[in-house]
Amino acid sequence: EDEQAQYKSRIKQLLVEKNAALIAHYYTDPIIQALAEETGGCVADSLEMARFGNQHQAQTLIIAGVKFMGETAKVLTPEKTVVMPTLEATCSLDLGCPIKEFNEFCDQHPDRTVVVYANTSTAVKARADWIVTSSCALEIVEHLDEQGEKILWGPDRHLGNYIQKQTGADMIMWQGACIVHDEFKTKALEDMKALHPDAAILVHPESPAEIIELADSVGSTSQLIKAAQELPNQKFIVATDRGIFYKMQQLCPDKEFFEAPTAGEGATCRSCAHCPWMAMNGLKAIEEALIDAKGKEVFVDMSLREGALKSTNRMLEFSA
Ligand code: CIZ
Ligand code: SF4
Repeated sequence: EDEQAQYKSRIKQLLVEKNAALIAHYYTDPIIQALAEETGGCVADSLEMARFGNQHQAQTLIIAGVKFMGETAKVLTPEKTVVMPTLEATCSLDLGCPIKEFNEFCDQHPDRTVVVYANTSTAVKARADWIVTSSCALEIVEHLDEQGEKILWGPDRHLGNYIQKQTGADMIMWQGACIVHDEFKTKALEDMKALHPDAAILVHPESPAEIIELADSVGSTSQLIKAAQELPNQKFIVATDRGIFYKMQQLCPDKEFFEAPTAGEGATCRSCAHCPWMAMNGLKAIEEALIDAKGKEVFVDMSLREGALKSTNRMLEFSA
């Protein structure tokens, strides 16, 4: 407790001294999210994080999240110093979509519009025509489908399948998955729902189709937070990273939130409703990054920046 308070006060001072803003994702530790709010930074999904950093006057952005979020910030504002508590924080979707193989896949389908999820490297973004996040993917694919475009989607297959079903668009998919959402289990979720029949089930569409089918509401992190506020239920079973409970509980202090079950009883899961890379963002790492950014600063290949900026800006302008 005491140690935490000391970290917090030192970080607050450093943020002022360095003219830096702390931008945190909904999946980070609640302590980090609270600190971002208290210091005039932001807590958001990846789309809002990108927009916030782009518009903020701070010279340095501290991105508490995973690597692609830092890269997006650098692509949008190369004149700023973009720092992460650790550059080791990556994402299974990014790791599972190497540029060489993705380029080959795209080359095999030159007639298709390439739409990629934000959880990818700058190189993959540079290859894409459009970037989307889960909060705007449905609308963007709908728009492209109306224009008669055929789509090559990557890298999350669950999100891609969900969007394909919703829009009826002609889509082929890269077969990536998020290790956190991929672990939610249908049978265990049904059992939990039987225990709490009045609970609403909230599901992020990176989850498998059988989990999405059980949902009362499907959406991005910011959409699920909204659903928790707007649905009349008092209880919620939530299938996404448990970091989201910070914001849900803050906005709905009288409601009850339960983690959707991951692996069955006695079994082990790799991630258990919490992203191991998001978890790397701690107070100590943030303080160190503010004192000395060496080895923690994000750089992107400037030859890729232009392409990535174009596809990212399309998303920002579409969803403005
Ligand atoms: O699962 C993720 O990494 C999400 C939800 C990212 C985002 O778009 O905020
Ligand atoms: Fe990637 Fe999944 Fe972690 Fe999000 S929760 S950063 S999609 S591994």
